[in-house]
Amino acid sequence: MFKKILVANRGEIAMRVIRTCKEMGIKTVAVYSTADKDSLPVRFADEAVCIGPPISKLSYLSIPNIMAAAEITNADAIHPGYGFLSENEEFSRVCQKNGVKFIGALPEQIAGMGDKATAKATMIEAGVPCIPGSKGLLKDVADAKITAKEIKYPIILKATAGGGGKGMRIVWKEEDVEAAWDSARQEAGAAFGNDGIYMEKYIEEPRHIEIQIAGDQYGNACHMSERDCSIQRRHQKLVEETPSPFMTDELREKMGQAAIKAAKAVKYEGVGTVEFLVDKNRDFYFMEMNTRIQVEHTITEEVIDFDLIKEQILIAAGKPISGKNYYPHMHAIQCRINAEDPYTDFRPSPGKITDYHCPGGHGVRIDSHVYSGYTIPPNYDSMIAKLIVVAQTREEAILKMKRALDEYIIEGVKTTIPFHQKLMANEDFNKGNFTTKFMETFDF
Ligand code: MV4
Repeated sequence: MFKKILVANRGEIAMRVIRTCKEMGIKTVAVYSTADKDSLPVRFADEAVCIGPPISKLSYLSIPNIMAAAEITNADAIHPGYGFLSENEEFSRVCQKNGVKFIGALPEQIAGMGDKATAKATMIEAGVPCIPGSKGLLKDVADAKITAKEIKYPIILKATAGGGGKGMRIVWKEEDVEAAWDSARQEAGAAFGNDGIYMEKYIEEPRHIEIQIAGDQYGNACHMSERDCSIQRRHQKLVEETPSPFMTDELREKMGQAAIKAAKAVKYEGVGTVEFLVDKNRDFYFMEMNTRIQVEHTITEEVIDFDLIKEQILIAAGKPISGKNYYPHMHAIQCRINAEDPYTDFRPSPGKITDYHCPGGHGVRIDSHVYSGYTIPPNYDSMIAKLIVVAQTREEAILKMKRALDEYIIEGVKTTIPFHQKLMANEDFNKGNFTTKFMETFDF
């Protein structure tokens, strides 16, 4: 087992990883930018090393600075959390070359899943259902028009280096292909330095349902059921829950088996997520595979009673998994509490938290790094806490979430709490009647 893990991240996920390491008897190293010198991970880790100024490129994204911190502290593994370097092929390779275990995917897996057209080709080969579309990248606009005629409008152009909606264009008729093609290429080239574009049939009003998977170093893989992440705004998830209110036992079995196929196709080691789009007929299609721990891993932990960070560490240390799948025993919901003003286009609201009281009680969990008097720096993402509830049924979970939101006091900055309160009272949300389009029309 590892003796010392360096946590190459900040905020709530750094706290989350440190907590599990403590429980496992593993020493921890926090790294921090000068903006985070007063943060809780710095206080609670066994050691802390400053790795640079507030700007991420010069601290949390600086591979040389992080490797130097690992060297001087003699860390034998690095946990990258989510975001930052968690899906960086070079970082995974540099760790490997320096004999530090990267608690995440191998460089080849990151590269293979990071290029979306390559990932899709791998999944088609493995027999995982994929959305009809171009065979790999489109050559030119003429190729795009021919392909669109075959698969029929509406179609969607996607950047192969994309994800998160960048370089994505929906096209409803042939006369709009050219402009969409030009702007998608331009946007993708500028954002990723890679302007490769592929095409799919556009699925209208899908649900975003993802399957948690785990694979070990011996080729075993299992699934841990689904999370419904359809409540998103501009590709930022706001609420996640499991089980999905749209799920059936039969669909879970089919999607679970497809996700296991996906994991085995890339000999996946560690915990990961296979994202699917699910249409109104409950047909599902592979969208992307995430080779990191995700923000919403918490709700899966609650319904299968399992520490996924511990599992990541054990798998990285060479422990085999049992191979059995995990099914939800409870219902869990997570609300992302962001320092944003939901009434002003979710504009970030950094600054000092002047008063803080967090909810508690049975079935309530908070993953956070903030405290009364803490100043939220403007340099990083605005999520300041994850409020998670777990109960026997969806109805009880919603009631518990309402109660917990009412107890949550955060003064000094604007937060997404009022948005969540209105969502929990919404009739369609209560009926489980929502798709990825929900936020476009939700008036609160
Ligand atoms: C799609 C789609 C409809 N049809 N692909 C959005 C981000 C990127 N990962 C893929 N995305 C989508 N791909 C086809 N063929 C709709 C979306 C999409 C979406 C997906 C999941 C969650 C929220 C979304 C919001 C808008 C569009």
